[in-house]
Amino acid sequence: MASDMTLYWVSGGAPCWRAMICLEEKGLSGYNSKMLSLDNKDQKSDEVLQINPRGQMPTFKHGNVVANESLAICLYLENTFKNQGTKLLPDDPAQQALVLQRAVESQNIREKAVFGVLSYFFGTKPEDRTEALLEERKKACHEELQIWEGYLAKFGDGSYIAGKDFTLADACAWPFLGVLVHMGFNLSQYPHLANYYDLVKDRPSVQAAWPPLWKGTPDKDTLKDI
Ligand SMILES: N[C@@H](CCC(=O)N[C@@H](CS)C(=O)NCC(=O)O)C(=O)O
Repeated sequence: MASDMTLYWVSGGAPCWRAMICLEEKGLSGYNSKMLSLDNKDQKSDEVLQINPRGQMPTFKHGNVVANESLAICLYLENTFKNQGTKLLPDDPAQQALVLQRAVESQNIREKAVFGVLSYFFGTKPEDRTEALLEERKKACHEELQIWEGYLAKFGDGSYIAGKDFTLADACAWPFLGVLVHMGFNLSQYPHLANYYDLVKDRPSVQAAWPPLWKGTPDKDTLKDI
């Protein structure tokens, strides 16, 4: 079943990690895995552009079905393999609404916490890298993480992002925390998020999809003072 699936992905890309976690959770680990290199601009190859004109990872194909965009891939897998593996979307409407909301809003973690601060260090000209700009980015990052700290506090430790079960919301949100920690962000500033990070980190699906280029290398320290 998984043998007619192909995922194009890059190591360390949180959107790719999302899709890979869902493939694992759905028991589809036998998919064709094509790890590409952004440094070599593999994502802009004809092979990829034919199925994803944006030339972005993850790019996914199941038989003749193309599903790009990480969230769309995760939802496609859950809908197509509803009765297989982990149930990623609860049936209860209120629960489902919460899971979908958290999955979609986790994009804010990427924009405000991950990209916001990383682009200060890697995407800004040295002359534009002012203290005021860093403070602005730090503020946006912390305001965002505080929201998620509040969500987790409501459920209590040991719970996932939308309640007692692992769901699509975790597959979508957690990889951004994985990137933050890898880049040296000190998550212990947020005790609930730190507990949540540990809870999900050792999940078999997360470990199976752990970015291979990170293995055996120490975490970075770029975000240690954020
Ligand atoms: N909205 C997309 C974002 C995908 C994305 O930004 N992918 C990155 C890798 S993590 C990429 O392909 N970057 C290279 C490029 O845009 O050329 C999704 O969630 O799938």
